Amino acid sequence: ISSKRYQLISILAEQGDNYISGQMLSERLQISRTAIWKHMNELKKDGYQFESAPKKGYRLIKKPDNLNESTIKWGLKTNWLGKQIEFQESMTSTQDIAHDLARKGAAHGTVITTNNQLRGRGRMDRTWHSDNDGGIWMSLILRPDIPPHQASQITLFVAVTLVESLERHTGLDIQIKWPNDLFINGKKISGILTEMQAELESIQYLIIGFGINVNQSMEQLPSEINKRSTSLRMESDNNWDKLTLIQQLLHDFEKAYELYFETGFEPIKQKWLKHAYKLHELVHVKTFQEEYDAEIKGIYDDGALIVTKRNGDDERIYSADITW
Ligand code: BT5
Repeated sequence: ISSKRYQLISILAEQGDNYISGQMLSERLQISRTAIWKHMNELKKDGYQFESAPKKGYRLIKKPDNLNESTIKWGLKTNWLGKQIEFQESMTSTQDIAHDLARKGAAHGTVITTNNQLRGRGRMDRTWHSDNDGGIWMSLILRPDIPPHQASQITLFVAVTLVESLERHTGLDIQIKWPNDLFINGKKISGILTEMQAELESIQYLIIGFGINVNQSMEQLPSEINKRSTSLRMESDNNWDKLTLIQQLLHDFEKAYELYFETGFEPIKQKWLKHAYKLHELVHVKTFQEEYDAEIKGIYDDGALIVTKRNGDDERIYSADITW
């Protein structure tokens, strides 16, 4: 979408119910009135509706509620996150597209999203079921100036940020299961996948992927997972507007990201512990090397999970599956 078309939507949006004249639009956008009229026709195809009145000009009376680049940008209150948006109705995996764009130099804050993924993936090449438009499937390209070992803090940061944003806007109670799952009432609602391209000392880019089940019914989740997973709709009996949720998430994410770089990890850690699922409870830990039962004690500054084993020893875990 051309930046003029995006500016046109923003200007009309700013006016609210007021009309703005074609002359004024043409001055502000530095394009002819014919060009404006052409942009409006294109926008109508996207579902925008305009009203025009003689001598008064134009006003916007309806924005589409379907997802696409312009509907996400319209009304998005961020400074850098989502200035570039890659949207397609369907993608293999937003992670793959994000890696591709990042390699080609895509800016910090680029957002990749789709209505359904054909090959959505979790950690270690596990399948992430997302071949339906009931969820939010999104990847963010970030270029933080941090050493690679700090990246695991970012996964925890993302979990905390998603929880707080979703709780604020849906009123639901959400827990975090280390390292990257969000749970409601004991069922998985969201998963986060952090991938990075790094040298020894510095990160070239991070790709933060997350999937959130939003409007799926129980039947729309595959039978292998539907006893262990849920959606915002199933937990709230409400059909959620994905577009609004995405805009709120991006806004909250940008704010939280800036705060993290100002205040460091400690506040994130406290918030993480507040939402930690099964904190101080006995769980089963399965790492590459071994399996044992242990109690969840907390997290360490480098993102590790701290558990207390039966013999009283504390262990730091960097990669494992936790079950119970
Ligand atoms: C995750 O992996 O939970 C990270 C998922 C990240 C998905 C996003 S969507 C946008 C971006 N593009 C991608 O291709 N991926 C990211 P993990 O912890 O490995 O959990 C995977 C497991 O979660 C699977 O083995 C299933 O048991 C379960 N699962 C799969 N799909 C699910 C769904 N829609 N809802 C709940 N659980 C699901």
